[in-house]
Amino acid sequence: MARQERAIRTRQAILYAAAEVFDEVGYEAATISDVLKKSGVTKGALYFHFTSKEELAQAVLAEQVSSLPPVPVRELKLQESLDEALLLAYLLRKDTGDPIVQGSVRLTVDQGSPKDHLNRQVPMQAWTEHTESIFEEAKQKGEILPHADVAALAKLFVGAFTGVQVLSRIMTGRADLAERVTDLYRHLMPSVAVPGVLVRLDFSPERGPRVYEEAMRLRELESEAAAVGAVE
Ligand code: XVR
Repeated sequence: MARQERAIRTRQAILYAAAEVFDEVGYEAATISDVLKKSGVTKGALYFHFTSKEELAQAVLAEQVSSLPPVPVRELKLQESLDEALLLAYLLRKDTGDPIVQGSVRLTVDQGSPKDHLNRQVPMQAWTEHTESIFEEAKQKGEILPHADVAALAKLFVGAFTGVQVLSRIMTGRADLAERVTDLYRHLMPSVAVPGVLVRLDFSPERGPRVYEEAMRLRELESEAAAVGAVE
C-alpha cells in the first residue's frame, strides 16, 4: 500500500475512534488516551496527525457533512433534499447509525464552555451552504416558489432539523426522528414548493432505510471507481 494511502487510513481510524469517544462521553470528559485505546494506533502516529484534543474535535466537526454517503439523484431536487434529511436521521439512530455523524453532531449541539475554543460554526456553515445550493438548483428547475429566498430557507431548514433532532433525542432517544423530519418537511414544503411539485413529493418516514441502502451502494460504487482510477 502506498505510504500516502496508509496515512489517510490511519487518520480516518483516529477520527473514527475520536468521534466514538466524543459521542460516548462528550468533549469535556474525552481524553486523547481514550482515543488512543479505541483506535489501536500508536501514540506517535496519533500525534503525527493531531497534536491536541481540540484539533481532533475540530477535524471531526469538519467531516460532518462530507461523511454523509451520497444521496441518489431524483427527478425532483426537493425530494433529494428530503431524502438527505432522512438519511441523516437514519445515520443518527443509536442502533444502526454512523459514529462520525453521531459524535460530530453531539460536539455541534453540546453547548460546551466558551473556554473550549471549539468552532461549532464549521459544520453548521457547511450544512447551510450545502442546503442553499440544493435549494438554488431546485429554484432554477422551477420547483420552488419564485418569491422564496433560498438563503433564508437554508438557515430555516438547518435550524429546524437541529431542533427536531434535539427534541427527538431527548424524548425518544431518536426513535421518532424520521417521523419528526418528514413532519417538518410536510409542513414547510407548502410554503416552498410550487403546487405541481408538492403533490409529487413522497413524505413517508419509511423512505429512510431505503435511501440508506441506496446511498451505501452508491458509496461502494464510488470507492470501487476510485480504486480502479488509482491503479490506472
Ligand atoms: O442541512 C441539513 C439538511 O439539508 C436537512 C435540512 C441537515 C442539517 C443538520 C445539522 C446537524 C447539526 C446538528 O444536525 C444537528 O442536529 C440535510
